[in-house]
Amino acid sequence: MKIYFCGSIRGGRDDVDLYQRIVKKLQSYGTVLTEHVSSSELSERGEDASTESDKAIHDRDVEWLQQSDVVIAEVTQPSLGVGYELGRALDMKKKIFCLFRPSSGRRLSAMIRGADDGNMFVVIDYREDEVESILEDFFNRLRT
Ligand code: 6K6
Repeated sequence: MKIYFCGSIRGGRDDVDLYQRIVKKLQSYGTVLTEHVSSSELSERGEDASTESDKAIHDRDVEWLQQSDVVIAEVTQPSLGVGYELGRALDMKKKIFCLFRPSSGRRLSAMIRGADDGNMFVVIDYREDEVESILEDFFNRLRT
């Protein structure tokens, strides 16, 4: 299974440790195409040692999105890029699972919360300590 993971980069890297936990868990279910999103080497400026242009990043990520079987997004840290990816993924009729932590004190955008249709686009509120079990439930349901 090809899994596309979305998490904030230039939107802010506060949750990078949690992204690492999510990616590690996702790797037990398939290939995570966007493993770099969880890299602690990648700064908020969205740069690492590579010299990729924004266009190359965009085009490659849209291609990976097309190839993916499922899209998992941690949406607590607001990110234009993640919002864009979710809109494109919805259009591509991908199965989408968004994770939001109310304990952050934020309110999730109505354009994400309101996109939940209980089937192809699902948003779940969770606590950090239950992230692995939330993902287990999601993938178990996917198999049935
Ligand atoms: C170079 C090498 C590794 O990373 C880079 C630079 N940046 C990005 N690389 C890959 N994907 C990116 C990069 N910047 C944004 N994205 C995509 O948008 C990711 O798939 C994230 O889910 C999302 C983050 O968007 P912003 O708006 O928070 O940056």
